Amino acid sequence: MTQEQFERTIDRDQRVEPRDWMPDAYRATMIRQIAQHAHSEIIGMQPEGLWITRAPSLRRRAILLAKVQDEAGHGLYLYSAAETLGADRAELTEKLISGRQKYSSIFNYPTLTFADVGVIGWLVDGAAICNQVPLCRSSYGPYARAMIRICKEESFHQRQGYELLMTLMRGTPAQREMVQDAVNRWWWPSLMMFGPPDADSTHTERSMAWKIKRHTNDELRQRFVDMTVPQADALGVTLPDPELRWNAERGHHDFGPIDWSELKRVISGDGPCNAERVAVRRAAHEDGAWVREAAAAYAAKQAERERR
Ligand code: FAQ
Repeated sequence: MTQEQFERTIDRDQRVEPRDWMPDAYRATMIRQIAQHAHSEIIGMQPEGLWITRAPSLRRRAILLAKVQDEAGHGLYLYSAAETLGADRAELTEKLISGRQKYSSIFNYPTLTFADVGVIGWLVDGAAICNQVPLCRSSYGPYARAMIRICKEESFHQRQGYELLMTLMRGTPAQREMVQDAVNRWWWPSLMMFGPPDADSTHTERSMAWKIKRHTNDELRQRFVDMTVPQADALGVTLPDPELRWNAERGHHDFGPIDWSELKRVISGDGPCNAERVAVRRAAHEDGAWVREAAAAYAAKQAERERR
């Protein structure tokens, strides 16, 4: 395959596959996005994982355990997709724990009450779905295919979060207040998940031209707001934005200004939980060294047996 064939593949909306020729910058962009996405899934296990032992019932504990386990699975598919581009998984992990590669800003906020588990399912998984459904049509085959299964599971996660919140909203005034407080804390960070505004987004233009991204950050953010407002009404919570209102002329909701300095601060490592999240990941990696060594020794032994 040549440059010309690559361009034809993109123009015809076909998929680029691992053995195909691709520009170095396309490969680098795909590795960057897939690795950041994989790291987000793995670091994203922590905020909710902290509630597994404190879930209020056996049912809620089993659900949460399954959800957090799903996120681990998503991370693993995504690391495998990055490997098809020639990336080395151990190196990617090294880059994450040394702060050289990013993960989503959203996982640097604390989970203060069990309502946060519901709000993460509703808003964070909701935003993730909104961003990821179009990625099922992303131009890189292994990434687009991984996204199909991931989106199915994320939809399930979103519904479990919403169901948890509906249950709390039918509860006591204190439980309803707990939900509102969680919504107040997670709303703006959820909008920031979609990335900087289009005017400040370094990669959007190129990634759109290569059909890696199908919509801009602002388009998806708007779609998420429009999708979420009726859900908030049905739930009986108030989204913490006095400027949020339907604009009939645009056919969309207008919303207030986002504090982009907060996103920059959190991305650059200075969010409420960045140090803790990376420290936990680093400790898990170091504590797991013996497992990797044992698995490698076993695989070598098996290979040796097969050779004989
Ligand atoms: N946080 O030029 P752009 C989940 C970085 S969902 C941190 O706009 P791009 C599921 C960006 O990387 C969360 N960094 O970049 C779950 C770039 O940095 P670089 C993960 C951010 O790539 C739910 C720079 O700013 N989802 O895990 C953020 O075109 C519940 C300039 O930005 C994905 O990763 C941010 N919010 O667009 C798990 C989806 N925003 O590399 C557990 C796939 C931007 O130049 C529990 N990724 N940056 O140093 C994407 O769609 C895109 O990469 C965007 C950013 C939209 C995130």
